[in-house]
Amino acid sequence: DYQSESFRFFGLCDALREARHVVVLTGAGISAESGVPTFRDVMTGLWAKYNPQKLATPQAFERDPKLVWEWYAWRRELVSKVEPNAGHRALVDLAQRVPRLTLITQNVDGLHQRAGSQDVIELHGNIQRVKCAKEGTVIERWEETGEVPPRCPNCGGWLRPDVVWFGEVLPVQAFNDAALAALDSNVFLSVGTSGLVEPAASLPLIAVRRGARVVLVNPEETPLLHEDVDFLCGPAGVMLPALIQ
Ligand code: BJW
Repeated sequence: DYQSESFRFFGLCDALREARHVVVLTGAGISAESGVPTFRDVMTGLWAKYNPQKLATPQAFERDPKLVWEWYAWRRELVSKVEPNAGHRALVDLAQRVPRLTLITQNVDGLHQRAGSQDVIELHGNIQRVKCAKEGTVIERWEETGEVPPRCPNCGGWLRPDVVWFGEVLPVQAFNDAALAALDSNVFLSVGTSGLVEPAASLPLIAVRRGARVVLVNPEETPLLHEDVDFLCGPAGVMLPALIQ
């Protein structure tokens, strides 16, 4: 009922106040209120007939590099036009109120950094960066020769977004830092993620096993929800500001 829910909520406010190390894992849901479609949302408009889970793969890029490049170009453009929201901003404030905060994101949109968060751990790369599909080197500048995708200026291979596709290994340093933070956390917030994609989905479970207070902030239940996890049911842009005030 409402009362016991709010008591748990207040207990959580205390836990945040007393925490030595707060860890936050975010997913596409935190950017939804900025107007960025989530992964498992049904896409509208131009891209409605494509399944994001099929486009975000090395196989899709091998089969149709132009299609995949154009999908990312569309998203890059979309992301550059939107603004961080109250959820992103609440995490900037929270970082100033606790002794230590580690922010881990699965998002490639850079909105946490634009909101003012520092030292963000990006598990799945960043959509604004481009790398050579052949050599893996990050490319800062390339010629627009009209070819789509553009070619690597060093080796002539295709360029691709510097993001992590299904079947690819996460950046090692980023994942190690994230796992160490989860092990060390007293409070762990999982915000706006379906919790379906590994290895990110295991991070809150590492924290549960270490006895941290683990809280799911989401408008709907996800597989993470079990007896040792608290549930703040609602959009991140409402729940996070309420939690830290
Ligand atoms: C709101 C809201 C609001 C709405 N407020 N919330 C173990 C078991 C089984 C499979 C595997 C396994 N280990 C590895 C795998 C394979 C695979 C995997 O996990 N598959 C599963 C799908 C089964 N993992 C990998 O391949 C990973 N690599 C790897 O493990 O390498 C080693 C290895 C290789 C091969 C075999 C075995 C091991 C790589 C995963 C890379 C994921 N990449 C993507 C694309 C990034 C680039 C891009 O953006 O295009 O990352 S996929 C996509 O999913 C993206 C996201 O970061 C990620 C997670 O999605 P997210 O953020 O949770 O979004 P949604 O849309 O799913 O959910 C949104 C949520 O928000 C919902 O719950 C809403 O309710 C909520 N919401 N509005 C708050 N206002």
